[in-house]
Amino acid sequence: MKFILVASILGFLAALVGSPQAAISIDPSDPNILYTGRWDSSNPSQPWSYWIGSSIIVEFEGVGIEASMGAGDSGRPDYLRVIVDDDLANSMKIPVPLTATTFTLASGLTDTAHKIEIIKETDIGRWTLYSLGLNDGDSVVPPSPRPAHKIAFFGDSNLAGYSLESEQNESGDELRGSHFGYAGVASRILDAEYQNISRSGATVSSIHGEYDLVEYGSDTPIWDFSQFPADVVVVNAGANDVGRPIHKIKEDYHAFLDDLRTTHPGAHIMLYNSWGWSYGEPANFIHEVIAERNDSNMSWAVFPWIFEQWHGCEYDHAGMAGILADHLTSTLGWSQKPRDVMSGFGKNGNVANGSFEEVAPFGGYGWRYYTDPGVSRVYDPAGAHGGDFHLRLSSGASSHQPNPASDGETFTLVLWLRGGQNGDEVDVTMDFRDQEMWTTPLQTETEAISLTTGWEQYSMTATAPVGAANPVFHTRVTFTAGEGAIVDIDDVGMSSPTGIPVSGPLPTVGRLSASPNPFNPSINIEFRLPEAGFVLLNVYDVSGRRVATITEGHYQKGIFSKRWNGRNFYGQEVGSGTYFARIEAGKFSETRKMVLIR
Ligand SMILES: [Ca+2]
Repeated sequence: MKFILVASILGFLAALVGSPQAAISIDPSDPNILYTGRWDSSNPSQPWSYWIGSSIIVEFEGVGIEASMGAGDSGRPDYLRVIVDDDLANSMKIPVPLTATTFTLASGLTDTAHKIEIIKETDIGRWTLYSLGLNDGDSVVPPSPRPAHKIAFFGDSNLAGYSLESEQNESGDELRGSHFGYAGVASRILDAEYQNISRSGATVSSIHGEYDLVEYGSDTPIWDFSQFPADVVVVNAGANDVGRPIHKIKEDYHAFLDDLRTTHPGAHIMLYNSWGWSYGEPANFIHEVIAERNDSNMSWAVFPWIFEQWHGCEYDHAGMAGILADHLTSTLGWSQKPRDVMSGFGKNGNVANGSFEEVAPFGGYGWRYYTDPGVSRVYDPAGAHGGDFHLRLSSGASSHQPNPASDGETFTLVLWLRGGQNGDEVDVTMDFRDQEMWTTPLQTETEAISLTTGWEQYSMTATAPVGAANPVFHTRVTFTAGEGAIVDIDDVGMSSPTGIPVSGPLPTVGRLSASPNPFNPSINIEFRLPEAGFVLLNVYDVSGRRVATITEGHYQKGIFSKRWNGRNFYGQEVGSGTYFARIEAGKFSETRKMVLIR
């Protein structure tokens, strides 16, 4: 996979550079070019941008388009992403050399209306646009309306998308990105344009010192906030402050929030931090900072940090984007566009990408580590247990996947396994860990399984400990191939705490029920599945807003029971009133009214 990817990028680049000059040159000041993010246009014919997430969008009638661009004097090439006609999955990331160079961004298109979008992926130097070029007879046309919302992000290396495209925390320039980081993903879900003022190593204080700069390291020019009147401001900084006294970190948050309120008087401002790594994480007390503001247009949210690395890969970012989007939908009523393949890290007890089919467009797979020797995702439509792909581990190699967990919860892992030879062995481990990263698991259970050469289903159940010194924060599933073994793995699912099938005859028709009803404080939701498949069970309020996700994942045929504790996505108790449980499971869907009386 790696070799094919590299070869295709090189082929693309060869086609990009050195193409003939187009006949029509479009000046960057053309009013039909739409600029988003943070730009310096003091010379409108040579606008430049430093911060990531800045982009241009051009719509044109014609068969192709080229651009003259350069990375300026940083000494290293910047990386840009090029998207033609909104085709995200086939977009290309290109390095931009220091001097002005002409790139063919699209060619050989049908002679109709097209759209090109170029996004700055790295914060290495300036991206300067010198000109656009079209073929004779082609023309740029007025742009479509801008997205409905604007979001300004301020953060550190994780938000800057460091090692986004690696599962092993490699932060090479070519592995960074913004558009498939959570700033980009959440903005697309919410129909927003964004700017991403984020930098590696930033603390709350240092990003405060840089938040109004057009270019990192230079006080001139200063950004004019009226050029991007953000509806929402997201601050994701503080991970680099861990270890400092909490009252000092709080002081820094307050100083930053004071200035953000001045520069964004009407915006909803939120702190968004990772809940993990360490007990000194700001996520543990940002709710106190927001409470101290007494500003009804401020909020906070946290996302679980259950991967053991400094930065999230694409799959993790998809999960962070989902939580942020849900928060803004819940807080501001913003609607969401359908989410695509990037559904994020394990949520509600599901094992992200357990069938190994669902691949984020640029290499995030959910399971780590695909790039280790002996670990591969095998494309084999005829041989995979389900779909086109399965995971293969060979002699001693391992892969793992983290998921949220709490004290006393029971998880059942169900998966399909096959050996290269009869008797090949695999160790399947389910462990439970606290919130402190890089520490010994609180509890570890391993089963050694001897395989045959045919696909067979296996299951394993483990219960998280209760009363450990620190509470259980997450669980991790690990597969390790035995010495000399070849192990194929597919269709991995993990039932969340109460998702274990109830005994009894298998149902022949789908059914959803909820009891007791009315309820307080929790309600039992039972669903019967006449066939195996993907299940989505959500709770909505009377205005149709999603309040909580009860479960989301692959289920076998059977009767299942889940409890809703009357809390929303953020663990907050919802008020008395009418709510609806809605299940979608293949052809079966049903809605049940539930009345909460506090
Ligand atoms: Ca599969």
